[in-house]
Amino acid sequence: MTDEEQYEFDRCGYLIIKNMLDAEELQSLAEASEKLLAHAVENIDLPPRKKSRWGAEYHQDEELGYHAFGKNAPGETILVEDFFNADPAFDCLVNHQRTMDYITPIVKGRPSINNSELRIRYQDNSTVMHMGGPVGSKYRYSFIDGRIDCMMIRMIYFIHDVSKEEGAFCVVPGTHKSEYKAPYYNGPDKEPGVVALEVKAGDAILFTENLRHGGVTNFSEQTRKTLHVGYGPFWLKSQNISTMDEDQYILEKTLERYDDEQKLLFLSYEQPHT
Ligand SMILES: O=C(O)CCC(=O)C(=O)O
Repeated sequence: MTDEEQYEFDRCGYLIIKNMLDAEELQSLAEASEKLLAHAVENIDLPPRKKSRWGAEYHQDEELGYHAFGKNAPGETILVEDFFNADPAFDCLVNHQRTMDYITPIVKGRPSINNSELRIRYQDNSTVMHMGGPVGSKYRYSFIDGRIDCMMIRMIYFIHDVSKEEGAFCVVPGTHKSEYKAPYYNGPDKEPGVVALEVKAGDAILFTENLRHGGVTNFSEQTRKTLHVGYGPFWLKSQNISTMDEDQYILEKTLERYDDEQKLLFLSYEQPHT
């Protein structure tokens, strides 16, 4: 992270990072996402079910190790959580060097991955605006001891271009520092101050969960597909909706593919001293 990026992240609460993925990563992540989505659409209403502590009921896929929720229909969304279990093609995002160069300066101490989701947004779908202002300690943005000290942060990877009309991710810049909760309930397309962030395939957006954010309406015929990976201090447990505040749902056979540094990103307790 350059000094300029650090300044902008602190000022605005997000960064657009051009060409985060190389051509090979982009192609294999896009192909794996399509395959995973097709599997999830076939299985999403089937047992076994996992009830989230936030209320939603997810399909827990025993074969591929993901949790999926939602509907394949106009106006709807599908979330496929724990995608790392589903396909080794996603392994390149675990301890991804370019990504970690942005994560380590803004999370104090050892970071871990606390969220992984393939987010699918069909035509006419929008994501409600949330967060911003005083959000409590779990998702807070702080500046302590002369450095940025974030709890939950997310990196969104774009596997195709997304314009405003195609349902761009959107933010209200600076609201991670606001002392007030937003007084607006009129949705991402009408809320004052909302900026839709247009990106190209291979770009990424980094943001603090403290920032007010959402997704403007997808007015196009293109289904929006994005990969989201959350980070925070190692002790912050899963922030996937299906397994909220539980240990990360990472299968033994997935961990077996990883080297030690990658495994550490899924360890939510202090390493035993040897
Ligand atoms: O991409 C979107 O539409 C919203 C994403 C979001 O709310 C999140 O990643 O926390």
